[in-house]
Amino acid sequence: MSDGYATGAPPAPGERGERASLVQLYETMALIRAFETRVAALYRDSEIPGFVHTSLGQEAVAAGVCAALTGEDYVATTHRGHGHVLAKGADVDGMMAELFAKETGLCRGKGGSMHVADPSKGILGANAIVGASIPLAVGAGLSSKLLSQGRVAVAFFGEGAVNQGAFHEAVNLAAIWDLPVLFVCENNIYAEFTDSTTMTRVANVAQRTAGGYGIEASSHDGNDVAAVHAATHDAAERCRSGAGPVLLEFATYRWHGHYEGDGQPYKSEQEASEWRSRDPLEQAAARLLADGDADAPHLAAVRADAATRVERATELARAASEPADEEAYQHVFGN
Ligand SMILES: Cc1ncc(C[n+]2csc(CCOP(=O)(O)OP(=O)(O)O)c2C)c(N)n1
Ligand SMILES: [Mg+2]
Repeated sequence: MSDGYATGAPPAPGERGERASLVQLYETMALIRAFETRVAALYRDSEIPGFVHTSLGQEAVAAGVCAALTGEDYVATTHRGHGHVLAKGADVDGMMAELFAKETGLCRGKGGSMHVADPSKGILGANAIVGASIPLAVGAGLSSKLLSQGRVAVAFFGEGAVNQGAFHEAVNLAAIWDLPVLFVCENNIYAEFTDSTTMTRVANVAQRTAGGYGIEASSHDGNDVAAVHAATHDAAERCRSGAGPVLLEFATYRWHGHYEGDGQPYKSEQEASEWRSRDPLEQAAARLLADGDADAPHLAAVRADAATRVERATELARAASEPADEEAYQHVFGN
């Protein structure tokens, strides 16, 4: 077997040039799957306040992209960002406590699912404003370039965000200034309850961006974690070499509704079941077994370990205190 990490531990963001093994990528996907499956149930049971958007079914993008980044690289994400944040190395206990709005949360309970951040890991934050991750990452990329830091800034966003003005302004600036920014579009076909192909004449995001802004852009299978990782690895190297930004479009599918509780009447059963049969974890497992790089008990242990970690995080979050009232005025407006 070729796994270099302890079972269930998320792969630490790799050193430059180093590729993660498929077992490592599987471990990260298993952690995200376990975390969000638990979160969906906790939200249904009213244990988690606010709104929750899961990325179940899209785990390969988070795992494959973040494993190609260093600990110092930046990521800015969306309302559907749990997977990206976990894959970039956020503490699972702190993440769960944040969703519970407890004082032990990564942002002391002030951020929640849609505003969780951890600057110490390069996680600039989730974001409830569609498209807002994009100029944030471009700003981070500009700082990296001006300070000659060699850090890459990743903007995660959905295909719906490509119709926002912010996308076009930010991509154009990154292009003319050759910024080290990786634009990662998770094309899961839907923006809220609407088929995104009805919102544009050019549904292929890579084609639209390459033609419109003259940057390197390509489309890939977003449910194939090895393909996601390889494409991101090459793109990150290109960014670091000073050749300018790259856009990667990953075709994928969200299994659950836009938010937890959305019954998805706008999707056909056939479409949903076709995509379910392309489960990114099962596909990776099949390849690992076929290549002899892992056996079934090992993969079962990876999934069990992820579930145990998430269960522990849940118990800790339940037991943690609510933030004190005075906390509302701390760590905001510069104080
Ligand atoms: C500026 C802005 N407009 C509208 C919304 C409401 N809204 C939240 S998510 C969403 C759709 C996003 O679709 P996409 O970018 O494809 O991401 P996905 O939910 O598919 O991951 C919309 C319209 C918002 N949060 N912000
Ligand atoms: Mg979408």
